[in-house]
Amino acid sequence: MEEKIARLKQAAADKIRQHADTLSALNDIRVEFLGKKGEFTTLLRGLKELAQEERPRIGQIVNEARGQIEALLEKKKEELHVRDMEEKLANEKLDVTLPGRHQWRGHLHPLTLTLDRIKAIFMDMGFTVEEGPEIERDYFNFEALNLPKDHPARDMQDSFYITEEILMRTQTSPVQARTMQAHEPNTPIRMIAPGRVYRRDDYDATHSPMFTQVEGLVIDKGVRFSDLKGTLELFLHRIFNDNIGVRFRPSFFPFTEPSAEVDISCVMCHGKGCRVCKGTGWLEILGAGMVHPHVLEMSGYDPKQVTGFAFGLGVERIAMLSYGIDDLRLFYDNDLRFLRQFE
Ligand code: 2NM
Repeated sequence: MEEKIARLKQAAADKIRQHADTLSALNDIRVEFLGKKGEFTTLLRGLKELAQEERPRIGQIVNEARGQIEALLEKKKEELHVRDMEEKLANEKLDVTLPGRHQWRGHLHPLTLTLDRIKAIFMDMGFTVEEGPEIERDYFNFEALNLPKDHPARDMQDSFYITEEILMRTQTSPVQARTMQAHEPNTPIRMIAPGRVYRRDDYDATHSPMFTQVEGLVIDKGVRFSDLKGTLELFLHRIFNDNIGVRFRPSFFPFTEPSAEVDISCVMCHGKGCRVCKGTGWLEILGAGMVHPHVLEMSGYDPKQVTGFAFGLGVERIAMLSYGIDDLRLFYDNDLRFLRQFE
């Protein structure tokens, strides 16, 4: 019996030394020797076959052997654990001297920033923001705005036609015509229509075949030219500053009567006269006027019951004047050296 115990102890020790190369293999060895159906359990069960006086001594030897194997298992477990840790540390080595990864963060385009400011000012005054298609019917782009078939603005030379009846919109006023027609006739409107417009212009420092426009329209009972003046003066003071001068000059647009060109005092020289304002001290910034009775009629409104004013401005021009940009093409080149200045 004692010999059997010694052999078993030796077998367990050998196996732990030679075959326990993972924690799970080590656990298998524990079960094999010390588990419920393990060799030592069987041995302990066999004790009752021994003579009464032998039992305590052999029992003690078995327990001692068991304890020794348990100690070996525990020691090996610790070794394997340390080995695993070291392996993991070696594999997950981190070079803290490597340069960090740059976080690329986008930002808004200067035209978007400017358009957002324009929208906010008009929204503060209770205007809604309306949108419409860039590919537009000749009817909404021209006819509904009092530009009949033979009007010079409708020349192929000036617009991008897709078919006889469809073109790239040359202004955002077709959105105003669409909005009027979507309303119950003679109900009030206070809206702006921002968006891209297309004209067959040459591409130079001040012209582009595509640019961004905001047009506005107010219709209600008793709307007067003084409402137009007050609204646009307030807008210009807010978008530039309260000290800027504003003047109205008579002009002509087919969709308004009377019509006006609106100037601000030069933001560069404060009216003294410089290269930007060509020595005049003034900069042209807006077109505006009282909506032509025929335009109201075309879209189902009755000019005897309601009146309105309308205006149009170029977003690029406002952005150029507020940021001091001298070349329109910079907005479309996507040169990050330019764009990053607006981060
Ligand atoms: C301008 C100048 C003057 C204008 C007119 C209309 C509408 F739809 F009411 F007829 N929308 N926008 C208008 C008037 C636009 O841009 C320089």
